[in-house]
Amino acid sequence: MALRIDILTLFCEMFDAFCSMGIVGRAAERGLVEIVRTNIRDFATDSYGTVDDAPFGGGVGMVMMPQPVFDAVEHVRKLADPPGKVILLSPQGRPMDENLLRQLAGEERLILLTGRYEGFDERIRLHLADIEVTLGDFVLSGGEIPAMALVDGVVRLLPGALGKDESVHEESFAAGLLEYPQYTRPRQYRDWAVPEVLLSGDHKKIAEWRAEQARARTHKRRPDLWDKYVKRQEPRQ
Ligand code: 9D3
Repeated sequence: MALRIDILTLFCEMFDAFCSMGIVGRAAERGLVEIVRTNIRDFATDSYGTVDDAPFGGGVGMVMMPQPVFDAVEHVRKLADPPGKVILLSPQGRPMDENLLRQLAGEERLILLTGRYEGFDERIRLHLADIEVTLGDFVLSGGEIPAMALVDGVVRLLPGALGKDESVHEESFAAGLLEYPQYTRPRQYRDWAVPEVLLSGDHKKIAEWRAEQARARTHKRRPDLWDKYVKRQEPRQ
């Protein structure tokens, strides 16, 4: 059974190329995933298509109203069977990581809710969202790009989504380390030569060099990842 992903958004068109191209597009063609977009504005009840309003208590900006959002979710839930978890993309969410993506890739259905304006009415968060997810601590204009990032990361994990060559590469990151340095032709470009070991043909030495490079790079650039990696290794010794 294909994973069904409903995307509720004010900007369906932003997802056009994303849904039809690359690994996500191919997975959809192969029937591994079905991505259905729904415009929240279709659930506005006035002739202007209003989906936002000023915040009670005052303050800048506008807030996404509960009614169009609840109605949109209830509408898509009638279209297909498992109700699916509602994932709210918001700066207040839990940071997206590979663990979360793995968990979501195991679901039968996901409903992604993306917003514009200053945020969602709190009742959406309290009574509609099952999980709240952020892409990280930086300000974007809306949840559409984070939703694409989530879908992309989840679809890659679906069995059959990646070709053989693509999936081999996943394993090193899954181990919790950054990538080792990679080189292609030519052996010499301007002043810069490819490290000798990679030309040696000694596969054992090459594997050791790559593993050491990956560890050193992770230690230096991402002490947070390095700590997790070390803690994961220790219990196994
Ligand atoms: C006034 C304070 N801002 C919160 C930090 C308001 C605000 C900024 C950006 C409210 C909404 C947005 C729109 N961003 C998202 O919807 C969003 C987001 C992001 O901005 N960064 C990282 N991940 C995400 S997921 C959704």
